Amino acid sequence: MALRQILTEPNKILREKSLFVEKVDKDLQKLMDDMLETMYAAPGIGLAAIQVGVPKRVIVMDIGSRNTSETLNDNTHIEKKSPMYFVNPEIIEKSEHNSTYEEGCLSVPGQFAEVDRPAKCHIKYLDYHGQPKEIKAEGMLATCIQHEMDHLEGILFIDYLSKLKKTMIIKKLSKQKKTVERIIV
Ligand code: GNR
Ligand code: NI
Repeated sequence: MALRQILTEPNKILREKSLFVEKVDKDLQKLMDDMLETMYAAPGIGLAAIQVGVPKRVIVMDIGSRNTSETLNDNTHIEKKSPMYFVNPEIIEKSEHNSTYEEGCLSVPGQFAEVDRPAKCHIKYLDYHGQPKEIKAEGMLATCIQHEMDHLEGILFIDYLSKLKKTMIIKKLSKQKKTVERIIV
C-alpha cells in the first residue's frame, strides 16, 4: 500500500468527470487500497479517486460503525475499521425530503459548511471484488455517498454555497497554496 497525494482546490483535475470502470482487477484493487490508506492518514471518512488524480468512478469510505466499535473497561471506545468500496456507483432512488449536515472535504482543507441533500438514497455499485451490490443509505452514510458521487461529476460541496461564500473560500485556498509554494521553493 502507498499514500497518494490529495489534490486541493483550486485544481482543474477536481472538475473532471470520472469514467466508468470496465473491470475490477488487481490494479484497481491496488488503487482502492492506496485510497483507503490515504483517507485514513488524512484523516477523512471518504475519498473519491479523482481526489488523488485518477478519473475513475471509484470511492472508498469508512464512516465507522457502532456494531464494530469496542468498549474497553475504562469506557473508552475503539472504532474498528469498517472500510467500504464503491465502483461505478449509481443512484437508483433518492428521498423527497432532505437533511442538512455540516460538510468538509479533503480537497477543500479547513473549510466547513452546511449542505442540504436527500436524506436517504438507494445505490447500486460494484464491491471490492467486482460483485454487484445495492445499499439503502441514510444519515451520515447517505450524505457521504452523495458527497463522494459528486466528486465523480467534478462537483464540490462549495458549489452549493452562495457565490460570495464560494469565492471567498477559493481565494483563501489559492492564497494558502501560494504561501506553501513559496516555503517549498
Ligand atoms: O472526511 C470527510 N468528511 C465529511 C464530512 C461531512 C460530509 C462529507 C465528508 S467527506 C470528507 C472526505 C472527502 O473529502 N471526501 O471526498
Ligand atoms: Ni470531498
